[in-house]
Amino acid sequence: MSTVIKGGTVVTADLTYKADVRIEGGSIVEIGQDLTGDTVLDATGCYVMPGGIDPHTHLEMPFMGTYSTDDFESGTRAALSGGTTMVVDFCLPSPGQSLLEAISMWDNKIGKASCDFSYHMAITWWGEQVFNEMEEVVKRGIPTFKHFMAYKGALMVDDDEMYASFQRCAELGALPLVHAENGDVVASLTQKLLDAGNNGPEAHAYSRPPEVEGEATNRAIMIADMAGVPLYVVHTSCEQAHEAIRRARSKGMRVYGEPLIQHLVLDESEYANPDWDHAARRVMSPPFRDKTHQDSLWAGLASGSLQVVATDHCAFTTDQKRFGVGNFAKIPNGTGGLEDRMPVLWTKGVNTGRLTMNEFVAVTSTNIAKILNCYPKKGAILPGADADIVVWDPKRKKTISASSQQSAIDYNVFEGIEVEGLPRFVLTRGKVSVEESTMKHEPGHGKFVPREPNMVVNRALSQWKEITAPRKVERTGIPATGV
Ligand code: DUC
Ligand code: ZN
Ligand code: ZN
Ligand code: ZN
Repeated sequence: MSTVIKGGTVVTADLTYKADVRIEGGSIVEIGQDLTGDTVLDATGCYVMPGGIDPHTHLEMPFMGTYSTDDFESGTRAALSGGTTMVVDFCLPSPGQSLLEAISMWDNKIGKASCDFSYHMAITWWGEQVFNEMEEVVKRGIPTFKHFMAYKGALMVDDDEMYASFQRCAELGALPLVHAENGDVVASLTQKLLDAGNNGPEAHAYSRPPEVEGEATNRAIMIADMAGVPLYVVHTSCEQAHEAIRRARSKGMRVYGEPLIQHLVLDESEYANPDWDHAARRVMSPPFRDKTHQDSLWAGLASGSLQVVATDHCAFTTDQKRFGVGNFAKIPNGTGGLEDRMPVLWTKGVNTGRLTMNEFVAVTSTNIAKILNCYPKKGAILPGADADIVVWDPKRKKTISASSQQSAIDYNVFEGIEVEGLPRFVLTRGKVSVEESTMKHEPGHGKFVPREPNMVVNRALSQWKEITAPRKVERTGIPATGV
């Protein structure tokens, strides 16, 4: 049985051309003119692109006293409805828990996944057990490790732990990721704001200014350089962090930056809304910034100093957000975005001329597959690649609304935004999972995508030279002690 996508224009990260695409057994088998097959999908007037990959989701994750509401069932359904055909979720051991046990917990959650997925492993504590288990985690196809520099007293790792873990990553050919915010400063600012009676959701943004992100991003980059390992900075939200990444890259360091669709289009004025629920629903870390930061992020995507666009999808209901009434620090941090990332980025990026179509494919799919080492199985329209494909209709429109979304929460931070550019078909390993606004997904169809380590030792242009044999100075004039 074969399927042919007919009459469309193939758009990849580097090419745009008219061609039909033939699929068999879940893979792309042929790209060419006038192809025939058992089933024909009409792509007239559409772009045929690699399905989106969201490199950063938190599905059904235990966090801040609750669980994020979208799980692998509603989360992957939401992903597919917006053209995303793979998610990479964070496996999060509680401090002290075995990493392998955390993988088993995650494996128990994925039964109803409708699209393919992979995991990153979070390093939430440090010790010999973690050091040893990291090797087995890599062998199980998870060569990416996330470090929280914030959430003091919960998930945060200190610099000595981060340095040790980065060195371990270098040995294993793994890529470290960082949530870069200075957790000590955030904790001090939070206490100061609460002491002064600032307990509303607007204070969340004051407790996490761009400076704490810029400082932590630069610190993580320098530590990665000393450990000789590349670095991936999640949710880069401000110019200060982007500046640190740009500077590092201009010196030849291999550092990647990941803006979120939320930070690209929503700004800090949302926290000034007099409705408590409105503001609390938008509490995430890092918080929304002012518009000058948005310009910096868009410029980074166009120029290549930032490489990918994610969501950090971590969706809480209004009732869950209300845990923080009277204390903003207890509002569960996180927003949704899985089903809106592609249409919103297309509308605000491609339709405005800020991104080309090819850049859109690069930052939503191909760059991610390359950095996370699952290219060209994912992120490509090539013979042999998985048939994870979105047939994109640039003329289809809708107004984003919680009333018609797939996500299980009761609001949408993009509510009211009109998008132009939506999927006509979404295929996951050849299976038509969305046809216009009809969901045809199959819970359980999604499979784990194991990834290989990638031995990118990052020493080539580094200025860092560890003094392994310090020259000791022999002295005669040693002052007497104990005076
Ligand atoms: N930030 C959030 O807003 N939610 C999940 C974790 C994170 O870092
Ligand atoms: Zn984070
Ligand atoms: Zn996250
Ligand atoms: Zn199936």
